[in-house]
Amino acid sequence: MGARPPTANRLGNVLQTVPPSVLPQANDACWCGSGRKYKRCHKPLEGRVLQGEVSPMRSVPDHIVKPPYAATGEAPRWAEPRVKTPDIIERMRVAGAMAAEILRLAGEMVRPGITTDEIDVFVHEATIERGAYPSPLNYHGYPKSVCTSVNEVICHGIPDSRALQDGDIVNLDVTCYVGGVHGDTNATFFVGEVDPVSRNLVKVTEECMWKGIEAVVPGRPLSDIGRAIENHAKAHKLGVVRAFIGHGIGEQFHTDIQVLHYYDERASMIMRPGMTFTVEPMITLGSWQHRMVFDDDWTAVTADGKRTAQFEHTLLVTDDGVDVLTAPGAVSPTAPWAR
Ligand code: EYL
Ligand code: CO
Ligand code: CO
Repeated sequence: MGARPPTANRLGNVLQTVPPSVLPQANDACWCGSGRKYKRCHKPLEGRVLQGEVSPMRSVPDHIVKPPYAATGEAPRWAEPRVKTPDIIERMRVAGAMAAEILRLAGEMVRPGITTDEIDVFVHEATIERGAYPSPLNYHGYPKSVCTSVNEVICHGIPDSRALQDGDIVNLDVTCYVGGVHGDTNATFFVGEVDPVSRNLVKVTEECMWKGIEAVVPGRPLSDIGRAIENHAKAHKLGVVRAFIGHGIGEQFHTDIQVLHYYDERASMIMRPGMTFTVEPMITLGSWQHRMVFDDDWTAVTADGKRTAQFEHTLLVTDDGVDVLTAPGAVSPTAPWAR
């Protein structure tokens, strides 16, 4: 990674993005220009995933139908019916199957030496080839077409020039907008040979997602999902990230339905046939606390630097259970029907 010019963050501070070769003492000002003490700023990141350079935003051809935020970076929110029409559901199946296919193909590219930017180029082109818009692109200003979250990065990692290294774990989060609706799915992949503790983290995280999905039952409260996930994580002495949650999805990337991945009695909304939302637990080897210390204002990392994994599907509540709209071709070795 070469030296880069300083960039401005959302608060307008000028920030240095590359650490100097001689680091400050704990109580000295951080090298990054944030004005904070080093120990309260970048010191906790010593030995962690370093960010590379982010390439310019890619364009999407005129013939692709774009969501409202594509031009502005601002997502207007409107009251979208929670129970979807059969027509919307059919379109969400198409978007979901497409996202699942692209996620599987992107996962097949994961190997030591490939950069997350190369994965982004693939996802961007594959999405457009299929006549869809890559939903993350410019959503609240997000600069890329896929999220690539490595090791202790919880979610929303931005693809950049960093090459994946043997032993890393990487989550790829793919969302397609096509037919006026979104399909959202993610999975965590191994880069080369991964240590047994990380492998177990990834396995249990996928199990947590399926426990959550199996708790999707019409007439039951959404809190059943979080309870199932938290119980399974706790049984394996793993943490559940609280800061990021599953969400309603449809014509908007995010609607008002909130899907907690831990138990909270206030999650009392009753699941009804026709509702669509994601289940996307983030599970950690240590603390569930998160922090946003990278200067990009996007990337969430674990507070203690320990690794974290995630899996996600877009779901439909049916008359007697659940349909996984992102299942066809999905990466799901521990799915109930595959056991
Ligand atoms: C964009 C917006 C902060 C995504 C998801 C991309 C990232 C950080 C603000 C949720 C929320 C993907 O795929 C998602 N959930 O599964 N924001 C998202 N962004 C972004
Ligand atoms: Co996602
Ligand atoms: Co999502």
